[in-house]
Amino acid sequence: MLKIYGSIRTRTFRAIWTAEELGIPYEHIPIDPKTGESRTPEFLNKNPYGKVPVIEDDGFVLFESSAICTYLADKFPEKHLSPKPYTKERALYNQWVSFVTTELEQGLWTMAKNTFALPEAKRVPQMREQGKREFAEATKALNIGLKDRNFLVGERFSVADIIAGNCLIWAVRSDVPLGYPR
Ligand SMILES: N[C@@H](CCC(=O)N[C@@H](CS)C(=O)NCC(=O)O)C(=O)O
Repeated sequence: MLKIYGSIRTRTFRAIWTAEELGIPYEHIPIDPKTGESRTPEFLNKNPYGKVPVIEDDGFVLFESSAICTYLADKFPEKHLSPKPYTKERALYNQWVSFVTTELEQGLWTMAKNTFALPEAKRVPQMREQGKREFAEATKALNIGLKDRNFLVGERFSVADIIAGNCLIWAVRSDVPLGYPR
C-alpha cells in the first residue's frame, strides 16, 4: 500500500489531500521533522535532504511535494487531477505548479524561517517584511491568473489548485492577508 511520510501540519498535507481526492488507500506515517525523525539514517535513506513529504509506493520512493502529487495524479488519469502530458493544459499546469512552489510559497517560507523555523540565532527579523512583500506580489499575479475562472488550469480542479490552496491556507493560518478576491 502507498505510504505517505510526514506530519499533517507540513507540506505532507498536499500529498494527503491528493490521495483523498483520488480516493486511494494509503498509510500515513506522521514523521515530525521538529523531533528529528526526518534526520535519522533510515529516513535520510528515503530523502537525503531530510524533509517531508516522502512517499513509498511498492518500494518506489519519491520526495518533493509537487513531484509526489503529480506522480499520484498521473497514476490515476481517470480521476483527471492532472492534465494529459504533451498538451497545452499540461504546460499551464507545470507553469502554475512551478510558480506556486518557487514564487508564491517562498515569501511564506521566508517569513516562517525568520519567525520560528530557523534557530533563533539565525533569524533575521527584517526578512519577515521582505517575505510578506514577496508573497503579496505573488498573490497579485495569482489573482490575475485566475481572472474570472475558478481553477488554475482550464475548467477542472487539479493538483495545481491543491498546492496553491495549501499555500493560501498556510497564509491564512499565519495571519498573512491574501488581499485579492480570486
Ligand atoms: N520543496 C520541498 C520542501 C519540503 C519541506 O521543506 N518540508 C518541511 C516541512 S513542510 C521539512 O521537512 N522541514 C524539515 C527541515 O527543514 O529539517 C517540498 O515541497 O516537498
